[in-house]
Amino acid sequence: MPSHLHIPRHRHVVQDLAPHGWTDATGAVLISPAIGAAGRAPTFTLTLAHLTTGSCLHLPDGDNRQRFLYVRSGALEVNGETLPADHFAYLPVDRAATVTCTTCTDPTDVLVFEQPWEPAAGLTPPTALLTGNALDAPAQPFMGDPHARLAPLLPATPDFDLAVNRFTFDPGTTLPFSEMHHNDHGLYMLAGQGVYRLGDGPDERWYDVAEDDCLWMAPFCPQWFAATADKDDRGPATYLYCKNVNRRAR
Ligand code: UGY
Ligand code: MN
Repeated sequence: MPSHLHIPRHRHVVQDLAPHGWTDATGAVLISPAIGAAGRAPTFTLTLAHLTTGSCLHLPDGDNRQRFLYVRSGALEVNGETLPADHFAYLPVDRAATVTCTTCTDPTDVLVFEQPWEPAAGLTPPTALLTGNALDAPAQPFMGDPHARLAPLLPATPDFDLAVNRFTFDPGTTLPFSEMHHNDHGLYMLAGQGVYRLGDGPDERWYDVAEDDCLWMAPFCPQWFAATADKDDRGPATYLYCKNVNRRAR
């Protein structure tokens, strides 16, 4: 079982998302616990949902998954609030919410991260439904490098066991070292291009990645990224990724 997977756009398989709670929506499940051979199952699911007018996700009270929605294109409504492209919503566990697409004049694609909330002593799950514009989220230089800018989209408080971050690299910028950590990642390329080096030894692969490619990295998967430029100068590379945080390593 490799420590990582590359799921490029041309391999997405679009299916009816009814088993995932949606009405009138199709999409590709890009990462799920089904990956799980050799004890490396991700705890989260990442789906790229394609919505049309009438698509709906109704979450009843008592649903035990938290969800993070990122509008890739088009627009949707969460409890009546319209969220255009690059806006996001955090839907806490155990709270009714309705996601609709009432006027899909443009194709609406939405990335959906789903993860059960992990209890921990002294903590209760976040209760607030959060929305925001990812382009307004404050970005910090990553380990002092102003050419690599990291914007966390969720609060860093210990009640949150899920982080979702938007990471932007100017062409020629790299992660400062090949990371290894106990957290896993689901990663989706939003813009630009680069090379992702994943794994070590016989497991090592170098992937050319560009917009709409997806990667899964298991815990302790060695990972390094370099943003590249091409002759058309496509600008910075930006990816969105999730990370399990604020809990004892499993
Ligand atoms: O948050 C992270 O672990 C991040 N530096 N990893 C990554 O971009 N692959
Ligand atoms: Mn990492």
